Amino acid sequence: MSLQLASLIGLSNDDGPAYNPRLTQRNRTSNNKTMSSLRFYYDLMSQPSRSLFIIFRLSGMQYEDCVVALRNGEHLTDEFKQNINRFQRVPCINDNGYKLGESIAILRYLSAKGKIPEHLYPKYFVEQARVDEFLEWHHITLRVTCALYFRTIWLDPLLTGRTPSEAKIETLRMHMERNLDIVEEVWLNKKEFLTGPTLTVADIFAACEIEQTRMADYDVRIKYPKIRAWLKRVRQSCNPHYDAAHHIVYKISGTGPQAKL
Ligand SMILES: N[C@@H](CCC(=O)N[C@@H](CS)C(=O)NCC(=O)O)C(=O)O
Repeated sequence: MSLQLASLIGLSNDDGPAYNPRLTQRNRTSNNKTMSSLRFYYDLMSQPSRSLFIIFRLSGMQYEDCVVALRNGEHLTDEFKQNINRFQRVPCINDNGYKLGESIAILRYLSAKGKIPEHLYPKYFVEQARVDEFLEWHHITLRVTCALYFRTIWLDPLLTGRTPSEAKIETLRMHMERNLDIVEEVWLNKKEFLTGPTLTVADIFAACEIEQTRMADYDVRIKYPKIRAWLKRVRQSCNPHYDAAHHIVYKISGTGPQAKL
C-alpha cells in the first residue's frame, strides 16, 4: 500500500495513532484499565478489524489496542511479519505469546476461552451452527464482492491514478447486489437480525462489510429497505462502539450515520 495514502485520503494521526516500529512501545491500553496480556492489532479502515473492535468492546474484554496504519504500510515490515502476523494482515492478536490471525479464528478462539458472551456467539452447537452458517456464507460472497467494489472504485484509483471503466463498475455492482439481494430476501426474511431475533456477531461482520461501500459512494439504503432498517438496529445495539469503529468511514465518505437519502 502506498505510503502517501494517508495524505491522499486526508487522514491524520488524529484518526488513529501512528505506528511506532518499536512494537513493544506502541501499545496503549484501550479500555483505560491495566495492561492486558491480550494484544489486538487492527486498523479501523479494515472491515474485519472493525467487527472485532465492536465485538471486543461489547464483550467488555480487557486488551491492549495496537493500531496498525495499513495506509502507512506498517504491516509490510519484516518486523511485523516476524513478530506480529506472518500473513501481514490485520486483524490479529497476540494472547500471552499465542499469535493468531483471521478474524473468525480469533472470534472462535476467544469464545472458547469464555471471553465472548453467548448472546453474541452462542455456545450451544445448534445455535452456534446458525451463526457459523452466516459467517461461512459471508466470507466468500458478501465480503468478497463488497470489498472488491470498495477496492476497485475507491482504493485502486487512489493508488494508481486510474479510474475503472463504467462497464467494470457495473459488473462489480451487479455481483455485490446479487449478495445484497440474498441478505435482503433470505437472511432478513421475517427476522430482525440475520440469524434470529437478536444481534449476534453475524450482524456485526455483515454490517461492517456493507458500511465499507459508503466510501465508494454506494448507498445500500436506496434499493434495500430491510437492510436499511436492520443496519439501524445493528448500530443501535452496538453503540457507542459502532460509531467509534466507523468514525473514519463516516469521515472519508462524508456521510454521518444520520445522513438522509
Ligand atoms: N480473512 C481475513 C482478512 C484479513 C484482511 O484481508 N485484512 C486486510 C484489511 S481488511 C489487510 O490487512 N490487508 C493488508 C494488505 O492486503 O496489504 C480476516 O477475516 O481477518
